[in-house]
Amino acid sequence: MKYHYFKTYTVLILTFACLVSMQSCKPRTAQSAAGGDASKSFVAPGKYDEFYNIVSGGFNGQVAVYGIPSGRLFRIIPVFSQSPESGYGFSEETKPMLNTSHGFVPWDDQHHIALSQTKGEHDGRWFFANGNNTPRLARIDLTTFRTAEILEIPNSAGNHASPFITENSEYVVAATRFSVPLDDQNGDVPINTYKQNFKGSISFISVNPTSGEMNIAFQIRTPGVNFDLSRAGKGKSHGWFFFSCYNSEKANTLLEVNASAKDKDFVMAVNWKKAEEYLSAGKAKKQSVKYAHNVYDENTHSATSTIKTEVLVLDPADCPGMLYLIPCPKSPHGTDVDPTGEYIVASGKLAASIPVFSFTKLQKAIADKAFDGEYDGIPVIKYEAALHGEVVKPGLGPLHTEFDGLGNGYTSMFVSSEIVKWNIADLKVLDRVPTYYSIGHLSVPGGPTAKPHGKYMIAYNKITKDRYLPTGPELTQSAQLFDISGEKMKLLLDFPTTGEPHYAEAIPAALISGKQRKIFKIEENTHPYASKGEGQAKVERKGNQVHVWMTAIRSHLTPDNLEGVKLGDEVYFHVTNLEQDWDVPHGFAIKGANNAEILIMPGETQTLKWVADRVGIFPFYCTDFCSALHQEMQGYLRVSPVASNTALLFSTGTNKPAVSTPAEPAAEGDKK
Ligand code: RUQ
Ligand code: CUA
Repeated sequence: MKYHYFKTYTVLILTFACLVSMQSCKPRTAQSAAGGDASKSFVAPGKYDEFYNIVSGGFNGQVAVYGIPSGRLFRIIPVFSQSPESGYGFSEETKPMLNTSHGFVPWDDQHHIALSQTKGEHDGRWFFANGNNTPRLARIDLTTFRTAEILEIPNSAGNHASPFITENSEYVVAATRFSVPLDDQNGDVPINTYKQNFKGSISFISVNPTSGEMNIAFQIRTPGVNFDLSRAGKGKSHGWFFFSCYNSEKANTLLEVNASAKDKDFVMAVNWKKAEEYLSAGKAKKQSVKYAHNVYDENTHSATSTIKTEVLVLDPADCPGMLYLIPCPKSPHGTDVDPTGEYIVASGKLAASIPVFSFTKLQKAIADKAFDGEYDGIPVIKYEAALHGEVVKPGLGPLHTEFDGLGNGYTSMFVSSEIVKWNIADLKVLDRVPTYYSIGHLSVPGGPTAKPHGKYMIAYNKITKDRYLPTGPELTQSAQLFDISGEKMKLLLDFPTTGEPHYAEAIPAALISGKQRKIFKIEENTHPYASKGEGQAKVERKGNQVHVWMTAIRSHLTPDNLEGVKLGDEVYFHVTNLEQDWDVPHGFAIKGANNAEILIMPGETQTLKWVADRVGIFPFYCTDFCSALHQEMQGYLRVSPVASNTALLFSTGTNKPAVSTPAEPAAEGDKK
């Protein structure tokens, strides 16, 4: 996004935009940004932050957790990318989490997150995260800060308008950025048959209110536009969803120009309660597809991946009253709904104003059939009929809007690098503050809920030239914290981020911190290779597989001497951490491993697969500094030639008789 926007937009738009708006485009210097009020963001050593800030990682595929107001980084949660730090995606148990219909996909581009809600407010149970590239949706458990589930989205490409959530977490949505030929059709078509063959798709994913488990309830087939972002209605607009769409031109090449041809694109209003009615009336058609559903089980400490083969699809042609299009100036990006649910703010990246639509007016326009024709059979509402009004000359390149619950909107301006505060009722601009630089998303604690907590606003910036010590060709992205408790926004703090931040949410720490999972109970561990005490540690050979039931406790591994492994054997170290204390993980690593370490939480079992690639002695050890004698937490594995008769022996603390096998002529397979 960084390069894309910067190159394209600066050239194409900056000049044009400077003309249409009275905004100054001159770059601000770091100088003018000095003077953050450090005392307001200072959290004394030993004191806790007031909010958790859950921040998307962009192309690192992970999610980061910071404290607000300090900006301190607490954790990077592995979601769509393998993490050598924890072994996520490397251990045998977590590999299935990254399975897809394309096989193992160990990376994604993570843009947006959505915290679960009950009655329009944060409930602190889970958050959802989208994978943009190979369309996926993840659920992360806020008691463990671990990825609990990943669902692949069929008929989709570029899962960007996701994961937006309804006010009781009934649904999380996933709308395709790229329209594509449907999965059950022959996609081997000329690309310039886009208009005939390419379709859009919106998935409604239900969330089990108890377990959180996700399921694709239904999809809606749409015209071949590009979906960008979305928000659910709330309060009076509960039951509706709003999606920004660009490329209503249905261009398939040089979108930079060809998808900006028309004056207006659309906000698609989806009546999902109506969709539910059509679904129960049997209007949905079954389509055969292929997608993975991966679930992590905290008792077996293992993920399973199931390939599913069917999805229910609603065709708008069979479902009148389900979809409407609201014209929206030039390539809308963010579509945000205010806390009351009455106002829908659509930010046209190339537009000189921000249109704000009224849900009440939209309903009236539908009742009055105030339509401006149709687009692919979907009624287009008259722009003026749904419009509450426009924020005039707000700045350049509006992207996203958050709310403070006091009747104000805060819109990020990518091109003019600023945040603009405006009043929702009269649409007057109240304040503006520069960001350093090129802000994408912004976040107010509780901003997308019915009851924002306000107080702070965090800007997530793409460019930080001259703000930090340089680090070679690539400079860090960053977040900036503002105090919004007064009339004027005040910069408090800059902090660099890991990955490229897109959307983020902040939630009061009190909703989460008290319900943290501290350990996994060893007696509840049903992993098939668990050893629930050192007495259960053992080694077994099955063909060329050697399974090691290993335990870890301060400060030794059992077994720590292992002989009888032969060249080419696949060794599975199933390590159970016997600790039952908070924050005492043990790690496990062995020389030459082609994957990573594994980090095992108290009471958990995790498995590292390792292949003996040469004859010799291989040390292994605990990687996490767990005690004063952590460095002693180590062992040896002996690998013998294929034809040797070294017996399978394992021990800790007792030496087996030193039997040295007479040297044998190396067998063919031993020469490596
Ligand atoms: S989109 S700025 Cu996914 Cu706005 Cu990031
Ligand atoms: Cu266990 Cu270090």
